[in-house]
Amino acid sequence: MKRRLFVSSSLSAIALTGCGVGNALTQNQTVRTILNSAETIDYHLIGTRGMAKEYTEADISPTFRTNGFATPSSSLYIGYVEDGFASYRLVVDGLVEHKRAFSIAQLRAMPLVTQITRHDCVEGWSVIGKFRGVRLGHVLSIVKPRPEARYVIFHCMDVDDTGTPYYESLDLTQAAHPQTILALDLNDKPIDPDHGAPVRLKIPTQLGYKSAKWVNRIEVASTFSHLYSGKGGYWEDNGYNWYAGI
Ligand SMILES: Nc1nc2c(c(=O)[nH]1)N[C@H]1C(S)=C(S)[C@@H](COP(=O)(O)O)O[C@H]1N2
Ligand SMILES: [Mo]
Repeated sequence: MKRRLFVSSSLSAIALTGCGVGNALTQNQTVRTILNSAETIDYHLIGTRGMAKEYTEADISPTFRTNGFATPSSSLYIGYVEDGFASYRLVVDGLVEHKRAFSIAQLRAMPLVTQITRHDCVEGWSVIGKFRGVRLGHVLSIVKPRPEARYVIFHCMDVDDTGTPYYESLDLTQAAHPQTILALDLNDKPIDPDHGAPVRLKIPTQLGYKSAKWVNRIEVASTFSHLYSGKGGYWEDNGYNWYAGI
């Protein structure tokens, strides 16, 4: 908690566009220093093993703000929206015993859990929403990570203004946390395109940039150094910490 408040209050004094498109925040040396110093605080407490607070229906924010890159406009994604995500598949592959490609119907037939939790953006704002979905740990138990697996990498369908895709990663402990879910519903409705339809990660124990939207592939791997700039996530490649526990 200390760490989150420290990060968000320090950052918001400088700029409010931390996770937005085309910002200069991560070029800023002061911001890099703050982010790096924050990394040592409260490491591996709630973010890895503790439970994020769960709220009641009365606490749900009237509107769930959207943030980040624009909703994907690729023909692939438009096609999914047009067919109501009938042709969408969530590929789970990499270092697993059983590679799979799950339809939304298959995901919805799995045991679903509900959480009313707070989403904390590093920019310094929070919203409370009700998420329903399948535990990532359940999906992993189906595909069975191999012994050398250490990370779960989320590949997303959106890109920044240079065409670089958004991606994120968790270690297997964070992935198996009971509140780490592949969310299908937000506030009792299928997640809308702007909030990451049809599948987004929701990990309330970590800062908002970890909760990847528009996920269509989950890669199980022993490392993430082979991807993009090698830091384990889009914002990590731009100076944010890989560990984003609250
Ligand atoms: N694919 C993708 N996921 C993303 C982002 C993004 O730009 N692309 N932005 C992240 C950030 S910084 C935040 S705060 C949340 C915003 O989620 P929301 O739009 O549902 O509020 O999504 C996170 N997941
Ligand atoms: Mo964010």
